[in-house]
Amino acid sequence: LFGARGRVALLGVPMDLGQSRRGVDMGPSAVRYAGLQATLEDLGYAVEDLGNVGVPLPELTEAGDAGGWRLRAVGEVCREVSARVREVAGGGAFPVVLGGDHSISLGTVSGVVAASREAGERTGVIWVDAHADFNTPESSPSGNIHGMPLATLTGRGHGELVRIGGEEASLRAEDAVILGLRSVDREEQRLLTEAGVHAYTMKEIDAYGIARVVRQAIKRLSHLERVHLSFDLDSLDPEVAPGVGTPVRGGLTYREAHLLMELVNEAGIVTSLDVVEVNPILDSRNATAEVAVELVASLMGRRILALPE
Ligand code: EXY
Ligand code: MN
Ligand code: MN
Ligand code: MN
Repeated sequence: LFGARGRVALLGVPMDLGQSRRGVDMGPSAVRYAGLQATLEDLGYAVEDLGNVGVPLPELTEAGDAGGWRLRAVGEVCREVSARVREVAGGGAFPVVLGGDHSISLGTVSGVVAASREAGERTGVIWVDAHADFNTPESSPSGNIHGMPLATLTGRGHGELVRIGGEEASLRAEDAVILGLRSVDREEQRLLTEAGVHAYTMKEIDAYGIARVVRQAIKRLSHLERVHLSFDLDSLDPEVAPGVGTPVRGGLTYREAHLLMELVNEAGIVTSLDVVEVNPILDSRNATAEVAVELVASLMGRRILALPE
């Protein structure tokens, strides 16, 4: 069985520069400690842990953000993540990237897109999040880069972040769907609608059920050869996943999140993953990291009743 399902490469990105709460840099350790590698191996994957990408410490810079230091540092780290992920995906392994705040997806997505372009294939994303992450530096009320990655990946925002993957934007807006949305800033909403990113909000999930919504989302991406799933733990209800920096009430239940992952797995469309915003300092006994590992297992093929081989 060992490795029968293929190869997974884990990469940690202890990034906390995309927002101002400390602790999210410990996300990769917490998710590893919750047993990610053993869980994937148990499912039949050959797993290689590539360790962490280095991230500079905010404590080592004077005067907060003098001279756009954070912006430059996020750009440098994400370029490194992008190169590593491109290599992993290009070599045929499934990349699982552990955050860190959501700014790391600038690196993950641009990396998988680079690999897919080399293979002549097109990549879309499923962005599971309470937030749209579609602010630009002009629209953002907080200035926090973790509220901007989806806009940036579709070509809107800080030039040096938009160009992490090269001159062309990594994603077309119509190749992205958001699931679990319930917190959008006013100007961000205008940008999102104008761009044409399709968002399935908690209202649709409540009204039609998670299964129908997920099937619609999958159908919307059916023209793509590859799909990256970007999983922000704040998509879950804070009662299930308290260890996140920007919790919003009214999120996915435990079973809704699992069914989402189970249906996406059945569809067989996802080719890469990042798991972001786990903040162990804000967590309750590593519950959020543990639920993250369980959800990755569902995405990667764990079944309640496994069929005999
Ligand atoms: N929309 C708010 C902002 O831009 O500051 C909050 C963003 C939170 C982003 C989180 C991680 O998904
Ligand atoms: Mn996010
Ligand atoms: Mn979020
Ligand atoms: Mn509900």
